[in-house]
Amino acid sequence: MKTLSVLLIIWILPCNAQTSTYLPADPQATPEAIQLFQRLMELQKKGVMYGHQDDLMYGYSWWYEKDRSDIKDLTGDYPAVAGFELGHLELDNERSLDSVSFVQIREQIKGFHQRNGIITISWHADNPLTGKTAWDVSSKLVVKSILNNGENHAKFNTWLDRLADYFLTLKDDNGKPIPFIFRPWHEHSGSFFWWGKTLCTEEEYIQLWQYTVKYLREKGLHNILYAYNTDRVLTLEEYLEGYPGDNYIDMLSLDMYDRGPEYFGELDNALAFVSYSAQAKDKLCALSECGGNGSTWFSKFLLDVVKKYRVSYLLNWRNTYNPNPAPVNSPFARMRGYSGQFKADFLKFYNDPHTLFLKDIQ
Ligand code: BMA
Repeated sequence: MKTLSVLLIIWILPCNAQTSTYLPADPQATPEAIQLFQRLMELQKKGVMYGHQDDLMYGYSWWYEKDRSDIKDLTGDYPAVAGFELGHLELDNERSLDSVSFVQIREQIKGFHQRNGIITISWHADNPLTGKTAWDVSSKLVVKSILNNGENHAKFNTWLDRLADYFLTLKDDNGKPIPFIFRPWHEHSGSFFWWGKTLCTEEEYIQLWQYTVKYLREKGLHNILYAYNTDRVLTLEEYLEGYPGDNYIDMLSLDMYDRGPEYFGELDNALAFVSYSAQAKDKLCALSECGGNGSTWFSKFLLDVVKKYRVSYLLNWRNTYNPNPAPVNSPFARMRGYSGQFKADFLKFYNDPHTLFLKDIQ
């Protein structure tokens, strides 16, 4: 018996030791951030979490109703991952670029954390050089202008101060900082944001990332997991162009929308190199934005591909509030209304043992 116990201990020890080697990039990560990172690493082995942007803020036909969620209306459960957007926080506005109140975002982040949900935050910051939107790509000098010695450096620091001040208010009832995933400077491989691939040099983009992470850490924020992100890419080399380094990043993520028949082949190819690269680096992997149409789009095509790899979550973008919707049927409609084929398909996806919603990750 004694021999058996000893053997058992020897067998158990390395397993525990291996789990604890998963650590976030931040050497000063809070215990809660470490716990979130390790929890995500373990969940990633069990299945793929479902995420939805702005799920708790509004839906297709409602605006900020207590405990409401389009996904819950449809499935009876919340997504496991809730996405929030902070664009225009940098301007000191009360509401985001999507007219969502930052005070209410804070309330929902707190509430969702209490329910053990996973929080991810995006930031479509305005163009600091032109004063126009994140999509203003009229100048290739924006990133350069906010880095050290650039004419917008001080202004950009003010923006980061506002972001940091807001992040510092994200605390639970015991005053502990709520851990979350932050995915700034997203879809770098595309050229539709002022920080996109052809809008700055690779070195400038790396500096932008490193500067942002260091700045937030110096503000005392150690509860953040950082997600590196690109849009559609075809090779690992393309994916990693602009990667700021393992000391800054916790998650390798990819955004890919269905824009044609080649989609699932390309997604399969990209998830293979992104997820294998994440595993080799002991980082997380996510399909941080995706969407498409078709009667078995979720339950068959998407799941068939995603099941092949270790993917922490996949996320659908927001259901734009529109009480009087015109019928829409484009890949950009992502998720519109909950009738007919979409509903049956999504419920099948929901019921698949591989997909994880909020109840599945308790
Ligand atoms: C985009 C669109 C925009 C929105 C932005 C930030 O992809 O949905 O309408 O303002 O995300 O949420």
